[in-house]
Amino acid sequence: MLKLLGRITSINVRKALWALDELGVEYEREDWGLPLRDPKVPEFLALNPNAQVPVLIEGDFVLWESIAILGYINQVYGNGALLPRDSREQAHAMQWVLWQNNEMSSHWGYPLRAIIRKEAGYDDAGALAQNIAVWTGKMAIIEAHLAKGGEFVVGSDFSLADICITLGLHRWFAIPFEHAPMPASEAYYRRMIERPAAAPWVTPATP
Ligand SMILES: N[C@@H](CCC(=O)N[C@@H](CS)C(=O)NCC(=O)O)C(=O)O
Repeated sequence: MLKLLGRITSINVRKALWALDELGVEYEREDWGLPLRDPKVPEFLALNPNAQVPVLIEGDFVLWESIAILGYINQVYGNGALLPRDSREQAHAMQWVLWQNNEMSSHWGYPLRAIIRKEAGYDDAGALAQNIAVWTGKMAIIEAHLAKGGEFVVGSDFSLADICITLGLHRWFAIPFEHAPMPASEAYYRRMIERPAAAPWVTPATP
């Protein structure tokens, strides 16, 4: 059976889990990643030399990098259903998938560690404010896009872009600090988390 390695507190793991649930795929999940299970051990490094989750295992096939995993799940288990067929729409969906991974996520680490995980070394109020300011700037980009009124991030169907953006928005709304108002993002987020496959992956326990 398909196996996914990774702790559910990881947004990158939850992307894959939501995609699998969206397609009704059966899988097993094994907790890996700190603080639950250290991936810097030979057994895990043999699967992913980056010591990071998620890792997908299908028989003797091993795959890491969450976006590659999403692409594989979509192709093999969804027959492409989680990306638009139209080339330009598909490119736009991938644009937002990559943007979430590379840009939207670039400054939420400090607030997450300071406010939720309360990790040592994350107690600098200035650094916190600075990271929140940059994150808010990224949020303004998706807010402006969603304010145009589309039901989904791209086109007329749910796609991988909705999974990635909704999980990114979940992190924003689930971490308590004084948020700049993002009404279009909030309305979109509320709609998306109504999806049955989303529910387990957007809980307060997994910001
Ligand atoms: N580019 C990678 C990033 C993966 C990543 O940063 N994973 C984090 C969790 S979100 C991780 O494994 N951290 C180490 C740990 O959990 O021990 C991907 O998209 O899969």
